[in-house]
Amino acid sequence: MAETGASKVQSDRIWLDGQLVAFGEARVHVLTHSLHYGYGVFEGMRCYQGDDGRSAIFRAREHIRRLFESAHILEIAIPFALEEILKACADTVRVNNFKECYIRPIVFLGEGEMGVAARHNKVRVSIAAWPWGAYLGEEGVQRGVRLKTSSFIRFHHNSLMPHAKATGHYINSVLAVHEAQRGGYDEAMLLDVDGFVAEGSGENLFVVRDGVVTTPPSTSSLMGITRDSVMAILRDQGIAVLEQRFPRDLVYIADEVFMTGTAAEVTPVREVDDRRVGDGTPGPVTRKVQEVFGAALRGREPRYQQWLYYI
Ligand code: PPE
Repeated sequence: MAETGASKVQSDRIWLDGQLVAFGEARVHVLTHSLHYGYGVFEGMRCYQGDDGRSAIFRAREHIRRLFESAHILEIAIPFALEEILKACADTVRVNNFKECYIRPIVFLGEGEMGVAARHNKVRVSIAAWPWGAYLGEEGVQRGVRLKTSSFIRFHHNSLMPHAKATGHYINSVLAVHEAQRGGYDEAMLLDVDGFVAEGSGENLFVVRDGVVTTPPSTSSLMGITRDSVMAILRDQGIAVLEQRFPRDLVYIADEVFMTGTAAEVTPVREVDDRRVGDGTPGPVTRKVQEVFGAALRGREPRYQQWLYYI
């Protein structure tokens, strides 16, 4: 049984450098440059089956656009066009016969030269897909999770770059989530270098107070695509959303707190640093967002139909 936030991975085939290969054949050399230096970029998407039986990748185009932007930030040239990668994601889902799954494209430098400065290694691309259930547990989605402020600070935007979803960035997340889970919590809440709330190890964070929703700006957190979807849903519901910095104690006195991410979807938070949030159960705004988001990704909301990339 995998830990909360982890998933056992199995599928039939994986897309690697332009071809669909058998799961066991999707191997890399131990001298893969990115394995040593964490220099790669990746994405995480989910594919859902709608009520009409058709499967669609949620906001695939935005995710693949971010993959190319992440690569641009790191100066990695992806040897495929955006449309080719999009199609490859759909092919990977289809060939594995998944109706619903998580999809993980990754771009990395292969073997050849070693050393931090190496830059002539082949740029490789892989796309894998596998079924992934509730990221922070089914109970977490229903009842809410427990967060702990991390002793690890979210990296400064001039050390690493938060708008890039880069593999090496995740050492920061791994350290934080391990610490939180070892302490008996579900997830970490990381603060930025100035001590303001940034995000979770793999999720953006929202607080609701007196009917206004606030989320940290994307200066020290990933510009989440679920975050963007949720902000659109809230505004369409007539609920004000602010992108503004706030300290940890605002989270303590919030009426509601929730986290968003592709893997985590919309997960309520019921406790932060051992303090109960609101009455300790998911509040009305969180419930509403979960409901509309859930309907949108299954094609039940005509106004969000453009978010679906049918495979
Ligand atoms: N912040 C971080 C640090 C992050 O990793 C994610 C996604 C988000 C925010 C939300 O972004 P978005 O998915 O675009 O809404 N985390 C991915 C990886 C999780 C993992 O454990 O692997 C994800 O949810 O796919």
